[in-house]
Amino acid sequence: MNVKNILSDLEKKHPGEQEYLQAVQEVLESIEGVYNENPQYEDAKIIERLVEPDRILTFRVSWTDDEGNVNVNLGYRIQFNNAIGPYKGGLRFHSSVNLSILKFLGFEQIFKNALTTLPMGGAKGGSDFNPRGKSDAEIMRFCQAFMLELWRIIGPSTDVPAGDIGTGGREIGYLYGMYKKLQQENAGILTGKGLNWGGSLIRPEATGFGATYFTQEMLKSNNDSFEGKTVTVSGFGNVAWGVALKVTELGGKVVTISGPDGYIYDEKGLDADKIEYLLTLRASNNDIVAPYADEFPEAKFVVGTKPWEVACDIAMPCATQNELNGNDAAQLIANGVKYIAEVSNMGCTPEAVGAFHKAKVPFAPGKAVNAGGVGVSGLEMSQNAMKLNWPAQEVDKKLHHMMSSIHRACIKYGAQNDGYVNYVNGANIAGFIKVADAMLDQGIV
Ligand code: 2IT
Repeated sequence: MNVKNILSDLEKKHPGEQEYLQAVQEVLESIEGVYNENPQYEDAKIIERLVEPDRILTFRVSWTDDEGNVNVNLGYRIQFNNAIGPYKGGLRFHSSVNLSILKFLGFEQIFKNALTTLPMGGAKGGSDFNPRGKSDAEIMRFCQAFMLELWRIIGPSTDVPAGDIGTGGREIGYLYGMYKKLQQENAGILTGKGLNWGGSLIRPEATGFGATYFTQEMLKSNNDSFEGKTVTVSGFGNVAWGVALKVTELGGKVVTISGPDGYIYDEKGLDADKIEYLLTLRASNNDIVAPYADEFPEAKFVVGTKPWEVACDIAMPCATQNELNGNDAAQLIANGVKYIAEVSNMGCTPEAVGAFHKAKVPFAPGKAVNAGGVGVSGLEMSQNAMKLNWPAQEVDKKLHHMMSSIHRACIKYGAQNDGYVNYVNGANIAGFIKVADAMLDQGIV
């Protein structure tokens, strides 16, 4: 394989799909060595087959707002790869959604899901629908219209969507209601469901808890812990909430959150009341964090810059792709950051990742750090298939086990001779080998 040639071919086929090309480039650079040492991969054209989704469904979503106006959005589902299990991945509802963003997310999901230890293939979907400022009734009508198209191609053993940015428990409820109306079946068709109707305990917390367990493993391998550490977090949604809960429980101090409007610096750190308040912010549909500083006046609201200017021991980006760039990385390094756990999908630009590697600051990528979210989705599927519910403790134990196993896989394939662990290589190689070997076993399809 020649990474340059493959990328320039892809660029010609998919011009302007920047995020998708960025995600592919990162994986190809990591696996190049393993790929070329194993000619059976090249013989079966594994890479050429892996970088193109199995299929993409795009559709129009028409819905009526509270004023009676007709709105039109685009809907997508990308079924990327099902070599190791049913297609699995979230639905993102955000104004920035386009094909490139969903293809990058779907591509990453293949390797992430492989890392979880569970049998799940990779998929992603969503819409350019913007939930900001929408009423509950509008969100319901949009979700119902979205499902009117999606239901045809999903199923508990074929494709199981879930939440992502803009798609939480409320949205999954409306989607599930319409699916059931159409299919007349109580199937485990979505994950992130409500507890009374097939959901799993710990699924809301899973991404943040899992990310914190993974970071704890990074710390442990340096004989270190969260105790007394200052942690900067971006975002304020479900993922940031889970991280704040668990980091605080483990003795760390979370001093920032952020939204599209700016960031909050809370020197004293987030306590239980403040963490609970994040849920109020998310439920408001306003997509802003400024009200936090009105509610807790000791906190400062900062406009126009990012939380990465705040000195910290551990940085945990929890917002969205490319939210931490080369300049942010340089600032974090200058301020003495000790660990970076990327919780958002592809939260750091290639320049930022390069800077962390160069400075030998341990950096772990989203597809390893945030895999606990989809991991517990996998456990929700298991519980649905068995028609029973596991207690919270059991799900949490399994999540913990999954995150330790992912950390071990990263060390196995990412440890360098000088002792530094390249977690990006580790995660990409471990995920790739599992999927590629499954593809080899199953022939040219
Ligand atoms: O990025 C992700 O892994 C998710 N949004 C969760 C996907 C899932 O199927 O739970």
